[in-house]
Amino acid sequence: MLPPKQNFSEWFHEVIQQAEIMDIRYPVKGLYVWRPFGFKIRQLVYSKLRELLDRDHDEVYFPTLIPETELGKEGEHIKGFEDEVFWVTHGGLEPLDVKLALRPTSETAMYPIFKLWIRSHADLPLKVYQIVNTFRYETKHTRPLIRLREITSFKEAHTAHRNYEEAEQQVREAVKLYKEFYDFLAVPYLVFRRPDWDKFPGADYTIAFDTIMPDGRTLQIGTVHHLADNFAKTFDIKYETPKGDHAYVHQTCYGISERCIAALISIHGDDLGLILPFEVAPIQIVIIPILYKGKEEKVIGLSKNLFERLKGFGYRVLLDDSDERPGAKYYKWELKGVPMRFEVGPKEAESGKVVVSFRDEKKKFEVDFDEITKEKIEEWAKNLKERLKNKAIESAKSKIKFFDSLEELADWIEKRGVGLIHLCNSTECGEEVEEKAKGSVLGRLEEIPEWLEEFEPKGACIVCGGEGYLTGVARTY
Ligand code: P5A
Repeated sequence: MLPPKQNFSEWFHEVIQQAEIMDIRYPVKGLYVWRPFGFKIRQLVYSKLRELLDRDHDEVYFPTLIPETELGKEGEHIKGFEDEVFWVTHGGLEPLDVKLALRPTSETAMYPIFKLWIRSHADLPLKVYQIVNTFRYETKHTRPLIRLREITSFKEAHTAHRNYEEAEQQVREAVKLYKEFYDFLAVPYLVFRRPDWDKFPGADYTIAFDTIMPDGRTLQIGTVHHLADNFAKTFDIKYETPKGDHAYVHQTCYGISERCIAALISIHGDDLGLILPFEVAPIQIVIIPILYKGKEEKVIGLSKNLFERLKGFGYRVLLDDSDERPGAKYYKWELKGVPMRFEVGPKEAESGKVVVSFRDEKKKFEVDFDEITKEKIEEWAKNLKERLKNKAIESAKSKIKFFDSLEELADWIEKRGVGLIHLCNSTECGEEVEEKAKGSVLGRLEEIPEWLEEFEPKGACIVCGGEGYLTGVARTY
C-alpha cells in the first residue's frame, strides 16, 4: 500500500520503489539504480526529447573528464561550481599531474573544441546536444530523480551564433522546444527570468521552467541560458565575418534532467500509484480475462484475439493471464500507471464485448470488440491526456495566489504554493522578499500563460513601490 499522496514526500519515496522505477539501495549517497520499468519510461520520455532536438541539432559525445585547467578558466563559472565538483586525482597509485573533474556540466569540455570547429560565419549557427551523466556534489538533501549527485539523464544543448541577437533568438526557440516537450507530458510549467543572483554561473541571463509539486514547492525542470560572448572570450572562440574581420561568437546552452520524470510522476499520480500518459507508458493497455470454471475457453479466446489485434496496431499491450485474482491484477497495473484496461468476462465473451476503463477515471463501460479500432484508441489516448492536462492545470492554479503583503505571502508559500507579487529589479528588494517570505524569488514571469491571465503583469514593487513586474516566490526543491 502507498501512503496517501497528500503526504507527498513519503508518497514519492514509496511510489518510485513500489512501481519499480528506481532501486534506492545503492550504497553511495545521491546515486540510484534505474530498474527496467523505470528505464523504459526514461527511454520513452527521452526519445520524445531527442525527436524534438533532432529537428535542427546534431547529437555529439564529449568525454566525462575535464582537466582542472579548462574547468577553471571562466571565472564566474568555476566560482559557481567549485564546491560541487568531484575530482579524479589518481590513475591507479600515481597522482595525476593535472586533476580531472567529473563533468558537472560540459561547457568547459566542449568550448575548447568549439574553438577548433568554428572558423568562419559559414560554420554558424552550431547546434549540438548530448544526453549523458553529470556529477554534482550536492549538499542539499538528495532525492531520487530530483536532486542527484550523479545526474544520469542530463540532456545538454549548446549553440553558437554570430551575435547577441541571434543567440537571443535561439533562447526563444529553446523555450518553445521545452514548452512542446512539457505539453507532450501534460506537465504545467511557469517560465521565469531568474534574478541576477540566481542565474547560471557564467551566463548573461537564465530562463527557467518551474512546475509546482503537489506539496506546493516548485521544481526547476529545465533552464535556458544566454551566455553572450562570456565563454567565447575565455575560450577564444572567434569566426571570420563576411567582411573578413574576426568576431567572438555568442552562445546559449539549455538543459533538462530526469527531473522531467520526477515531474511526470508527481503531477499525474494518485493514491493508487502512477498515472502515465499513453505515449510514455511502458505498458499502454492491459487485458485482464475474468475466469470462471467451465467458461474459460471463450474468455481466453476473445482476450487473445484482442491482444493480437492491439499488438497489430503497434501498441505496448499485455495480456495478464496469470493465476492472480482480478483484484490483485487491478492493483498491480494501477500502481504502474497503465492508462487503459480492458476486461473480458464470461458474459462479455458470449456477446463479443469488452469492458473498458481508464486509469484516471473510476467508471467502466462496454464496447463491442469490433469497435476497438486504432482510431478509437488514439481518441481515447488523446482524451486521457486532455483530462490529465486540465486536472494538472486546475491543481496548479489552486496553488497560485497574488499578494501585496509579505506576511501573508510567507504564510502561503509555507503551506500552499507559489505566491505572485509585483517586484522591481533591485537586488535589495529581492533579498528583503526572500528573507521575510522565507522562500526563493523565482524571477519575473517571462510570459503569462492563458490560465493565469487574471494577474496584472505590472504594478508597484511590494518593497519600494517602484516599477514592479509579476514575480513568483516559492519554496523550492
Ligand atoms: C544547461 C545545460 C546547466 O547545467 N549547462 C548545460 C547548463 N544548467 S543547470 O540549470 O545547471 O542544469 C540544467 C537542469 O538540470 C537539472 N538539475 C538537476 N537534476 C537532478 N539533480 C541535480 N543535482 C540537478 N542539478 C540540476 C535542473 O532541472 C536544471 O534546470
